Amino acid sequence: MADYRQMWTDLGMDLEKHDILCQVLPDAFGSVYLSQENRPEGMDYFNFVVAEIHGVRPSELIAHQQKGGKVFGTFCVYVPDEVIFAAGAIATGLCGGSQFWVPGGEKVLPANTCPLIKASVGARLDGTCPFFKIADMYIGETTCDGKKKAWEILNEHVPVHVMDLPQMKRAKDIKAWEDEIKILIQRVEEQCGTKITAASLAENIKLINGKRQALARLYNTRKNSPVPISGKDVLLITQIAFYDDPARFTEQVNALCDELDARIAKSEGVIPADAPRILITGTPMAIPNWKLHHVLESSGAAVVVEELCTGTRYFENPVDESKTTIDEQIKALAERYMKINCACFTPNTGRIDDILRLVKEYKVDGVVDCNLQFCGTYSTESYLVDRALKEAGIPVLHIETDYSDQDFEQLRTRVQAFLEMLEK
Ligand code: BJ8
Repeated sequence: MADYRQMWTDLGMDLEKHDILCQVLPDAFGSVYLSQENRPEGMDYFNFVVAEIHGVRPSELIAHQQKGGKVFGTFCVYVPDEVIFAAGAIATGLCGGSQFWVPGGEKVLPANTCPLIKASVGARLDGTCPFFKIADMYIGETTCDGKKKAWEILNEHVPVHVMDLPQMKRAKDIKAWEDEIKILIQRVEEQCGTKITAASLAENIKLINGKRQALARLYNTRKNSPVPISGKDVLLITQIAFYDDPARFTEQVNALCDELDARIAKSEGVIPADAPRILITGTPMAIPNWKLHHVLESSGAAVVVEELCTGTRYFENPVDESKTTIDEQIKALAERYMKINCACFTPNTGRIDDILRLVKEYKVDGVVDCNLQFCGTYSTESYLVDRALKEAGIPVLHIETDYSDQDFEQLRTRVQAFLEMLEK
């Protein structure tokens, strides 16, 4: 990585602690990613983005702030990025995916809190992530209890605007989300000193839809056998989608897809065509959480699709672009975002329907339902996921894990036994 020490010092980061992270990340990335054979050339861009993760994009965000722009940090796929970009600001995903940040979170949170929340709070309190330091405001949401309480702690360090997400999907709930988007617009406008217009919102609905389309195109390539790209690589790209510049990201994903189309035409793949095809469902995998994909693919499986927030939940369903007034656009945004199926909703049958649909579309042999420890909603929903898959005759493996590597070998043993069963 180039030298960004002055920038990190100016941000008030803990450089000594941060150096430890900078030392371990390249090794982890090298062993999980760079060891793969026959990776598409289009991955070079994404490798670069990860190699410079705490440098290149943070310096772009700072340059934006120096020109008077604002940066908003987000933690959930229900937060409409379109609104933030329409105000001339930048949205960047902040969810922490590394064990490195967990002890920092445990200083203020109960140990039996989900690692995603502990890592996110720890990254801010320890001062070891530039993105957390740069953001002028965080946008939280009321999805789960742990997050709700974490906002109160984080709000002591940086302003947090919390969106009240309804947890049912009746017409009045969709209307309530529309109202929450209106409140977000006001708050973002105040913070930025700009006005969101129908024209700026239309432009940014297109921008984010473009990103969604590119990701949908990428995921579609994985319906082929052999798969032209590994699941690991697609996971990485999806994780990068949360913080990269949207226009540049879209261009890079489309360029990669051109290369993958050429591979498909030649029946060229990265994983043998007879490898078991796996769908992963469950809680999100924030960067740099690559554990499960690594265990699966280094054990001979092909991860072909993720029903995750770092997966199909992030990009399916574009926002209707035909609306011309702000009110109509907000309604279209609310309708699109309320189609996401998070386990914090009751009922959440749409998620089961999605899993069963994706199993067919991607010709899946087995499902791995993987949840982060202490996530009550997803682990409870596992019962319904399991029943639906069994009724459909699809083998399923349930995993509960955290960000540490302690269970790596145990996971490998369970995954290998599952894959052997699929091969029979
Ligand atoms: S839409 S999954 S990104 S809330 S933080 S719920 S893992 S205990 S992240 Fe999420 Fe939005 Fe839903 Fe997706 Fe569980 Fe942890 Fe809570 Fe979590």
